[in-house]
Amino acid sequence: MDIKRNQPDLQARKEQIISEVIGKLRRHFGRTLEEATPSQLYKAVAMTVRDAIMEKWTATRKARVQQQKKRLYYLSVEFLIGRSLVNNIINLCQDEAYRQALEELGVDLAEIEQSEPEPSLGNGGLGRLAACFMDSLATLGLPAMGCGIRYEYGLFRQKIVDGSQVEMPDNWLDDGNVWEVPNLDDQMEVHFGGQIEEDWSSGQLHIRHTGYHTVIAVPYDIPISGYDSDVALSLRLWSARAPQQLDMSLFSRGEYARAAEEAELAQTISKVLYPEDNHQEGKMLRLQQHYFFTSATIQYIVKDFKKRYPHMPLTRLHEKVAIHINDTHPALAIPELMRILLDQEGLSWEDAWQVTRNCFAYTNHTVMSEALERWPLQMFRELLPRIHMITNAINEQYCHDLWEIYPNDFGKISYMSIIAYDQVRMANLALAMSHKVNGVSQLHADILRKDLFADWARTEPDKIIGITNGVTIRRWCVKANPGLTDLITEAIGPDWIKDADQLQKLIPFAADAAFCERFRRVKAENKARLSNYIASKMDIKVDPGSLFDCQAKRLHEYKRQLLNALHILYLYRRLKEDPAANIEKRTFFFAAKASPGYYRAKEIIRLIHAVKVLVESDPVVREKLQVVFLPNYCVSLAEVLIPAAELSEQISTAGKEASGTSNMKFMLNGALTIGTLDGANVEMAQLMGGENIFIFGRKAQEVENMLRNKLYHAGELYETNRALKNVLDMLVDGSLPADHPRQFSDLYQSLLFGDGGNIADPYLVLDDFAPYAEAQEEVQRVYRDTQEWTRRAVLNTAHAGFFSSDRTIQEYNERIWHLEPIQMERE
Ligand code: CRA
Repeated sequence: MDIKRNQPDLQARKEQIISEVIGKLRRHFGRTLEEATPSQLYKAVAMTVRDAIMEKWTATRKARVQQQKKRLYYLSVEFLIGRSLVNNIINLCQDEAYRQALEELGVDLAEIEQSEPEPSLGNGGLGRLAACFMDSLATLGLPAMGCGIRYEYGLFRQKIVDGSQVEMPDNWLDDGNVWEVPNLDDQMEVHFGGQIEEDWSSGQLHIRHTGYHTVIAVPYDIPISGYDSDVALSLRLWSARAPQQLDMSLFSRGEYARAAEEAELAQTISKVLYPEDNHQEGKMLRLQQHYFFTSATIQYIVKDFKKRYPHMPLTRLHEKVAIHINDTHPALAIPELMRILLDQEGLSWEDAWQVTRNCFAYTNHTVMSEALERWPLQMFRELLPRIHMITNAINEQYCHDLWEIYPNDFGKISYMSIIAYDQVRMANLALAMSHKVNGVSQLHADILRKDLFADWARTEPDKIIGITNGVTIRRWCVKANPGLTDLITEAIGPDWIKDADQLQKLIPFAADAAFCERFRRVKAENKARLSNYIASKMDIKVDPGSLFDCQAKRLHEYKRQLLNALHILYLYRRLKEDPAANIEKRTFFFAAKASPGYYRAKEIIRLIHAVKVLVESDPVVREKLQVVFLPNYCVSLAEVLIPAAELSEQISTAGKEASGTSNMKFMLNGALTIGTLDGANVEMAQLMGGENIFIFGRKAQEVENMLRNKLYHAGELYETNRALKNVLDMLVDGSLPADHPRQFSDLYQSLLFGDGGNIADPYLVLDDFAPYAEAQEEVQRVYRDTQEWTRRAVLNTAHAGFFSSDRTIQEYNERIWHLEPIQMERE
């Protein structure tokens, strides 16, 4: 990378870095350069980067306070930020200075980067989106703070043992975290349980909350530097601890274990990230986590507002504060703000209601009913008695308002109400109390408006909007793919990194043979890099000359890794029948974690491994096909995998994937997509024209219609499609290597007969099988024409600008938040 902007004195900065790194090693570790371990070197270098960001951080805070601008609080239970060192160097535009300095010191940046513990504080798309948003907010200089939980254990580490997933704890904080700064001044008390008393003795209502447990929320702030920007924002992650680390009265009585117990209990709140993606766990600890971080955040928001604007009444809070909830997990922030406004600040119910609605906006990320959060009323009431009272009152008023609109329509009002059938429905709470609600792609927003949230859309027609997701160009191209970044910059200049629409300037280069040749070479280098990575980490040899076909995402039935696996079995059979069959050499990469309690997802992992072993063991087939399962998919693995991909598998059942974001990363890195018209794939096809993407399968409307009207009968396809029948039979006829006596009968059963009252094959794997196999034929036909493939690959990159999270954030800002950038004085 060679971006020389903002580097007035490269030489001077280089010298400075060298002396700083040596100084940090001496002062912090008592080591010379020669003696330092890779981990100490990593920390020393990271500290020099941190110093540079700290200056921006301080300057940003000062400017924000002076300029008194409205600030966004982005609340999310996950921020999947990944490693920071290299990304921060890039965003500071000091990559060249660091490259030269470290070269002189004999230090390999890529190597010391491996010592950085990776924060895996998210499950998948939702958490990674929040991280991309922080990068874009900082780059655009918008006043914002990200607020979440500082989990001591992030998402489990995945190991594969004998073809099955095994989960290991992710103790990422064991060796400390260079990037965080605890901010003890902003500690908050959060109260759980207890009783509520209404006290009218003074003539006015006073709410008294007694008998509660206190947990202390300690904020740890991580600076997020914008790219080529003087702004650094804060990501504030709250950590739980007990009010007293040890109960001394118990301790002095010799009850040591009990003395430590309360502290332990409090700390469990921020101990571990729940590993479910697109699925709700109705566990008490999870509800505690949600209230813990939302309460601490709202308390801080009100405290900061009062400090910054001492003469402004809280009825004007929304003029200075926007609060965004990333899915419903932080929706308790709504009654929590009401609580503080009512009980502590003395606002009237009407005022508190108005202010709260004006502050909040909500993003929905899924239409899967099992992911919509609902809490058992009794648990909710016991854990959060005051929040329960307020939620109840919100519900009463809301139902009352609905009655005016839909008189006597009990069915509708009950459907839209916040509390019903002994459950608290968080989506209904968020819908009722937000001024804007958005879906994450245009198709997803349409489904919300026409189906899932149709009643709300009728009541407030402008409320539900679609804002298509995006990914940050900095991490997903500049950091992950330096070769492509250099090539693009040489062709069109460096401005595309901040203004991704400029990638369109690449369109004419798709017809430029010399450019395409270099584009191909970059892809070949990235394929070699991935191959080396796999050789060193897994001791597996892959052929970098084969087509690299990738499906990397959480394991979920609707994402249909199963369709991919069945198709490999189909190719296997074709090669067995005819070793000369016209099949292009391919390596199928899978990377996917399954939620530990999601049995069928784990069975699919087991199947992929069985397919892998089957393919490997056949001397004819293995000349053409290879299956690689990359364990422990995480941000840093994605950074190596995605730039190497040639084909991106985005094959979810249409209507189920709200947006997808890996589809965007693959496209940006010049992979062609094979996909259904689902989520943001629809927009990808529209942007570049259907000829540059391999679209197949049922459309969302058709799927919906077939399922609703029970028109789908998977068994008929089994009877009529010979090739499909043969493949399915392999799941149970002993063809596949499996220790298990029943082999893969669960998968077989669920595809053909359904289970527990579910219809057979609810994700239409069999229905889309033939169109998928056909589309895959087309893939290999085009792949053989190297020039045509490259032309299409270049066009993919050229049209990916729309999927920059900078565009997404600008849209949120124009349509929801209305923030103004912080003005920084540039030295
Ligand atoms: N699992 C959707 O399924 C979407 C991301 C981010 C998801 C993806 O299609 O790209 O959100 N939904 O918007 C989700 O987490 C709770 O719902 C996801 O990551």
